[in-house]
Amino acid sequence: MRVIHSRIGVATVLLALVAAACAGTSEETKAFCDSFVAAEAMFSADEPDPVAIENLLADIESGAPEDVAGDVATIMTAARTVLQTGDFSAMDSDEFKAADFAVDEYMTDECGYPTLTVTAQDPTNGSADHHEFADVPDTLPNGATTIQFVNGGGEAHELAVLRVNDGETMNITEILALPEEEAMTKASFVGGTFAMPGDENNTGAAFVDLTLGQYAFVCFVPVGATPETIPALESGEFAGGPPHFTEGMVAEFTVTG
Ligand SMILES: [Cu+2]
Repeated sequence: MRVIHSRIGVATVLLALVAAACAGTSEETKAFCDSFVAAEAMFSADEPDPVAIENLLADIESGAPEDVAGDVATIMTAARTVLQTGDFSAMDSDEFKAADFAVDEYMTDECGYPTLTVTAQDPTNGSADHHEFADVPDTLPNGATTIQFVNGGGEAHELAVLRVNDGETMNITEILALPEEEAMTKASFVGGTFAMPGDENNTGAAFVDLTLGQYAFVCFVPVGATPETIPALESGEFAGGPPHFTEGMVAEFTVTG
């Protein structure tokens, strides 16, 4: 953008500088944000490319803004452990969660992406008569987007971002009805976040580069999952009910140009 403006003239450059100051996003911040978005997408993918991810992690580390450099370092250490071991438990620590929250907050405030706020609702606290994502429009513009996920329900919820693979004619509802292995040949995870019920940890943020196509937000959390039952769910002592999406917690949308 700077190159184009410098060709047009000084007045335009000044205007552009004013606009940049208002938007508050420097080129360095934007580069950091875009690398982080790309890394999140790779971590969500079924078969991430290890070399491409390591390159991105190096970019993120070297470009980390001072305000969150320590938090970014914590996240990068956990990310590398996950890549080496395939075990996601490195991302369960309180230290990781605090760092992740801080970087999410920084990115929400500083990246300058348009923000979509989506609210989870469910019958447990009477916020809805079935499990659902509220406030999801039918269409969204393409480009990097901040998704602010607010849990307004009584159970734990996730917002998984699924994209229908190019060339696939089934919609998300049809794809989700298939056995998992077959379903994952027709759609791909491109991002996501969790949010707990109640007053603590009740928001999450996902940063997704939306490209033209068919998408859905989907919640795979089983009915009955609350912060109290999550340890039992993880250890297999509590199976929970059917996944929330089967109760209506799926919202399809189209990304347009
Ligand atoms: Cu849910």
